[in-house]
Amino acid sequence: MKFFLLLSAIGFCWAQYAPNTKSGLTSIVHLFEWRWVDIALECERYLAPKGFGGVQVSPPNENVVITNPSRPWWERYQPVSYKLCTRSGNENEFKDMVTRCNNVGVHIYVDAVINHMSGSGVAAGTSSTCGSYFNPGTRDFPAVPYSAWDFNDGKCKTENGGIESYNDPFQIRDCRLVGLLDLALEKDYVRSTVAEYLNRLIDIGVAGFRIDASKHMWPGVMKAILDKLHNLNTTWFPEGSKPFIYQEVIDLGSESIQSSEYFGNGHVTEFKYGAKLGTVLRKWNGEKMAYLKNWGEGWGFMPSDRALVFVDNHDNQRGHGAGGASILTFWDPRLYKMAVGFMLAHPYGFTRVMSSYRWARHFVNGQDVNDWIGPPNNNGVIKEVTINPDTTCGNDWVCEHRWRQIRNMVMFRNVVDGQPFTNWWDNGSNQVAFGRGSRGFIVFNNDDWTLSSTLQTGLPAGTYCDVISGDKVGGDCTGIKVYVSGDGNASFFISNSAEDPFIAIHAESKL
Ligand code: QV4
Ligand code: CA
Repeated sequence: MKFFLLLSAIGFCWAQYAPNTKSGLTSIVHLFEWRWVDIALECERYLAPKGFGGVQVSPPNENVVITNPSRPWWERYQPVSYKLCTRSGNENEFKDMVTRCNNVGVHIYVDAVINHMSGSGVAAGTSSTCGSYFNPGTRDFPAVPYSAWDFNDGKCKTENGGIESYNDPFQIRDCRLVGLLDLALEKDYVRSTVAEYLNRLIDIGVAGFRIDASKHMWPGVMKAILDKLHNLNTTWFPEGSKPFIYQEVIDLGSESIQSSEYFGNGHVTEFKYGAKLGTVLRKWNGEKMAYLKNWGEGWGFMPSDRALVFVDNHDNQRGHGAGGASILTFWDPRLYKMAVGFMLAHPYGFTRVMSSYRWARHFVNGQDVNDWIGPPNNNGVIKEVTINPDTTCGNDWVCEHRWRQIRNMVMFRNVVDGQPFTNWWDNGSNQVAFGRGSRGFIVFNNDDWTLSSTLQTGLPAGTYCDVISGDKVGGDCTGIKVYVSGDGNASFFISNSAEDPFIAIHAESKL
């Protein structure tokens, strides 16, 4: 009895830290700006068979339609109401997506924008994705409804009502982030209204939330909202499951607000991860891959069981948010694949893969002046994600998650789930390797010369298919074969000019 009580107490406290992916599935993918109909199809035709655990979707609630510039992606971070009605689709399409994805075991994580409503300078009217009227000048959002007293205007002490210093936690929480009307979340009406929105999504069947701009909300106030949330829908989730919570807090170590303030609420985005990994792979500041031996907490990152990790996100792949020029993206495909490969092989954190669209970058004085450009569209209507005969995507959807190297590493992470970090090897420079117990092994060559070494893999003897250069098809391998001998050793040869200078093998790529 005592033991049972202890177990259930642990189970209870840990609940919101469980990612709610189906057992054995270890990553989610952010299908940035995709339409709900395309996500439903992608779950069925690709994500489920390839072992993806879930999808982070763009904010599903009604937002401002910005016409100058024309329909930027960031209009979706300016809510007008909590109606499920955006360029990605309407409420029925949203429900259909959640149902179909859940039915094939791929869960949906919603980007929840609850810190604010529209920008204060946006004109009053019905320029919104569902046609709801709103008036930022008078703080009127009748479709929620919110009115003047639901905002923080009185509480913020800066001259223009905006955040002026990131060293003052009061400004950061109670003033406007880039002019966005800041909600008074300590008011019971406001928190109940937000909780009601999230509960509607939970009841539809979503598995969790990315909480946008968490740094700009008091952790205790967020907790009060989270405490009001329903358990997940039992059509797809075990009785008593709590939504997975990951909070967007950018903490690179130099500001007054720290990620650790948010650990009590759930996971937190670890922005140091992508910034540092990009620096290492680019070999900036004297960094080298050999230093990755103690990657994770050893690098000053948050505890692994609180970290949501990613190489790039929708902000920093285009110069918004944090991380700067070191961030690797699909625009640098060779290093990007290595970075994502490293992330998915390494046990630290819960992993999110980015899936982007291409836009016309235009640099002026090192700044991309087209960083605002929205998803591929016809007169504002988001284009379908078409699939080419070679399984890549058309219509300017990049679909990094479909790149063989990335897709196969998502599977690698599932196969090695629960295995320890083992058999680290490095040449003191940029050639490194490590294993995951007896289930997987990966080798990188980011030096300017050939890698040719015999390494202890920890794997049982046999012939393995390298899942970076190819696939195991039938009983054969379309890429490089690796021969592991009875003592676990294998010889690796990786040219520094290889298309992808890394090799990965795992228990299920054994021939
Ligand atoms: C403009 C002026 C302001 C002025 C305001 C007056 O620049 O000085 O006060 O008008 O109304 C857009 C525009 C911005 C504009 C603002 C309000 O870029 O120029 O202000 O709208 O109309 C995204 C974009 C922002 C965008 C915002 C809302 O990145 O550029 O602002 O959406 O459309 C910090 C935070 C972190 C945040 C990160 C980007 O701590 O939380 O910055 N990240 C998240 C999201 C991000 C999103 C928001 C938060 C806001 O990931 O995508 O911002 O929801 O580090
Ligand atoms: Ca706030």
